[in-house]
Amino acid sequence: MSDHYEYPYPSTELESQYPFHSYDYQRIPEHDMQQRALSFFEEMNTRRSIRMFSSEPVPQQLIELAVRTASTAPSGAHKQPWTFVATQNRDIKKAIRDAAEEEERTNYLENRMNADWQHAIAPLGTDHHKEFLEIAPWIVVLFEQRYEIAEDESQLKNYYVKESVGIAAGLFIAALHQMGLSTLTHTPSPMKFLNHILERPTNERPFCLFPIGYPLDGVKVPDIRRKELNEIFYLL
Ligand code: IYR
Repeated sequence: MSDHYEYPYPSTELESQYPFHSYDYQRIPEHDMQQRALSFFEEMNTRRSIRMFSSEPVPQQLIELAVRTASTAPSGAHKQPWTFVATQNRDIKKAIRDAAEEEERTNYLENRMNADWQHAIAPLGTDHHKEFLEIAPWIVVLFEQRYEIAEDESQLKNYYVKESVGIAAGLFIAALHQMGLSTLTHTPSPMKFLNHILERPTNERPFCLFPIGYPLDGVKVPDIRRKELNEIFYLL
């Protein structure tokens, strides 16, 4: 196969209509690629979701850098349909905990989660107590922008919102782990209360809540395993 393209991108016509510039790509020698790929995998493979955080403060700049990394995610039509709201405010964290526990009480104790669901999460041992929401130094809530509100207040559609925000969430989690912080993908359900507490407009919907901090000393995690490559990967 040759590298010849019959239809080069961008076409001359496209480039006359929209701005383009050359991609600044730095080639990595293959030996280094192997090394980097292995060490990135090994580092990511030490990540665990944590349910007891230390109250030790974490600098705001670290949270901001994780958000900047998250916001490098590709998105449908490059709409970047995400908003991150970060707080270390005690009153706000308490309000979030109270509201989340109220919803989760209904989920766990009044059977809003059906028996199959409760059975599936039984090994995690979660319940309606969400103390970590007050104790972790930071809570970051990632909102998806279901649509955009234009200057004239008309609604502009966003595309592949869940996919885009999901990818941003993945990068956010990887960035936090890489800098030595822990988090939990927490989705108190339903989580509409977060719009109210965090004063977000109606075009935004909470996607995921992340308590962030250092793990509490001696914290335990479920003894679960990750699927092997041959369970998730098929080569044709
Ligand atoms: N949202 C609840 C229940 C829960 C659901 C799943 I799926 C989990 O993986 C873990 C918990 C809670 O946060 O407790």
